[in-house]
Amino acid sequence: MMGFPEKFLWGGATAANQCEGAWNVDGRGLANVDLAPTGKDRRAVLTGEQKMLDFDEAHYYPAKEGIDMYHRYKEDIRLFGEMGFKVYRMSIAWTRIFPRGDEEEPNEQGLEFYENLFSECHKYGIEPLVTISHFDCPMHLVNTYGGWKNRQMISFFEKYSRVLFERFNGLVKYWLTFNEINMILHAPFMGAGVYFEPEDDQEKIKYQAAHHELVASALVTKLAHEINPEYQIGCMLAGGDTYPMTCDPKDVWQAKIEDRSNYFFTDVHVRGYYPAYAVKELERKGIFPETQPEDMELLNKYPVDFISFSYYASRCASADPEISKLTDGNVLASLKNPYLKASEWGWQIDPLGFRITLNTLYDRYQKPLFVVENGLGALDVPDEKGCVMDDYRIDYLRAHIQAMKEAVVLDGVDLLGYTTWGPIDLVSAGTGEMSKRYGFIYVDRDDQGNGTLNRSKKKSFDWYKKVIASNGEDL
Ligand code: P53
Repeated sequence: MMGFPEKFLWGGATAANQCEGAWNVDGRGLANVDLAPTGKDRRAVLTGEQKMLDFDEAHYYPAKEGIDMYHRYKEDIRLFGEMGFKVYRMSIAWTRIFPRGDEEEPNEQGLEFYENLFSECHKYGIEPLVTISHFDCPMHLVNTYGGWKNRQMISFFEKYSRVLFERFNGLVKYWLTFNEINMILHAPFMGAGVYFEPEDDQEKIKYQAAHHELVASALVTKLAHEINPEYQIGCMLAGGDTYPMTCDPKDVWQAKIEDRSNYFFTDVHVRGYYPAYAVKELERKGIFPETQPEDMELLNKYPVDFISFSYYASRCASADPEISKLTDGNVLASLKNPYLKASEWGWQIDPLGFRITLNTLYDRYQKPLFVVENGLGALDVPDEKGCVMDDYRIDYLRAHIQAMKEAVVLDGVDLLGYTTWGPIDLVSAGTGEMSKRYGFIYVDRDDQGNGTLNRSKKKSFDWYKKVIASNGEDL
C-alpha cells in the first residue's frame, strides 16, 4: 500500500489559553476562558449557565499560568523541531492583540510576541497553522456587547483578523477561523462568550451567535484572499460520526439528526448556504437567526479553502429517552458504545470511526481535509527514573494513524496533514486539569498549580519522531 503524500504536514496542536499563561503580561486583557475554573463549576461556566465575570477566591483558574509557554516557547518549539514537526497549530490570544476588543489600535507587544514565535518556528522549518479564535473572546466584549449574540462582534473580529493577516503576511499561510465552531451549541460561553439569563431562549441565542460567527468567518475569508491570494483558510469542526445504538430505524434517524447538528456548520462554511434541513427546523422552531441582506451572499461567495476537524471518538445515539439519559457527563455527551473501550475520562476509542469520519467529510464536500486534533488524554505517572512510559498513547496514535492512512491510500481522501492534540502537556479544555495529559513532552505541574514547569520527553517522543521521519511508514 502506498503511503502519505510527500508533502504531508505532520505536527502538533495547542491553544493559547491552555498553554501560554502570562494572562496579564505585556498588556494582555482578560478573556472568557481565563475565567473557567477547575472543579465542579467549570461545566456550568463553559455552558453559560453560571456567570463568572471575575476571578474569585473560591476557585482555581488554570489558564492564568497555563504551562507558561509565553516565557518558554523557544524551548518548546525547539523540542517540536527535534521531533521533526512540519507544522505547528497554535492559536492567537485575541486579548494580546486587542486587550478589550473594541480599541482602534492593536497592542504592539502582543504582535511582537507572535512574530517572534513564528520566526522561531521557521528556524526549524515548521509552518504555523493559526487558529484565530480558539474558545477565546475578550471579556470586555462579553460584558459590553454580550459576546457573539451581538452582531457588532463581526466587525471587531474583522478588525482583529485584518491586523493578523497584514502583520503576519509572509510568516503564516494556513489559518482557521473558529475552533470547533459546533461546540457553540454545547458550551456557548466557551465558544462564543455568551451566557444566559433565566428568561432567555437559549436555542435561539445559540443559533444567532452561530450565524454571526459563520458570517464573520466568510467575511475574513474574503479579506484574507484580498490581502494574500496564497492564504489558505479553513473551518474547524469537533468531528466524530454518530452511530445509531441499534438498527432500529428510529435510532438511525436520531443518529442522523445528531450528525446534522454538527455538519450544519461545515455545510454553511463549505457549501456557502444554510442546508434545507436546517432552514426547515429553525423556522419550525421559530428560531431562524436574524440576518442582514448581505449575509447570504457573503456565505455563498467566500467558502473556506479546506476543512479541518478534531477527532477523539465516535458518538452514539438512541431514540429511546430512557437510554438517552445515560450520557457520560462530558461537555459533549455521548452514549456508551458496547463495542468500544474508553479512555480514563470515558472518551471511546475508535480508530475505524476515524476512517469513517474522514470518509463522511470527504464524501460530503470533496474539499481537502486537515486533521488538526487527535490524541489520548491519560493519567501519566513518571517511573522511578522520572520517565513516562506511555505505551498506551503510542497504541492509540498508531491505530489512528493507521486508520487515517487507510482513508488516504485505500479510500482516496485528500488530506493535507495531521496534528496531534497537545504535543506538550497542557490544561484540559473540558476539565481544567493538568492531569489529563496528551503530550509527547511531560510538564511538571499538577491540578493545583504546583510543580517546576520543567519539560521532559516521554517514551512517545521518539516514537512520533520516527513516525514523522518515515512519513507515517514506521508505526
Ligand atoms: P480536553 C469536547 C469534545 C471534543 C473536543 O479536550 C473538545 C471538547 C472540549 O472539552 O475540545 C477540543 O482538553 C478542543 C481543545 C481540547 C481538546 O479537544 O477536554 O479543541 O481545546 O483541549 C481535548 O481533553
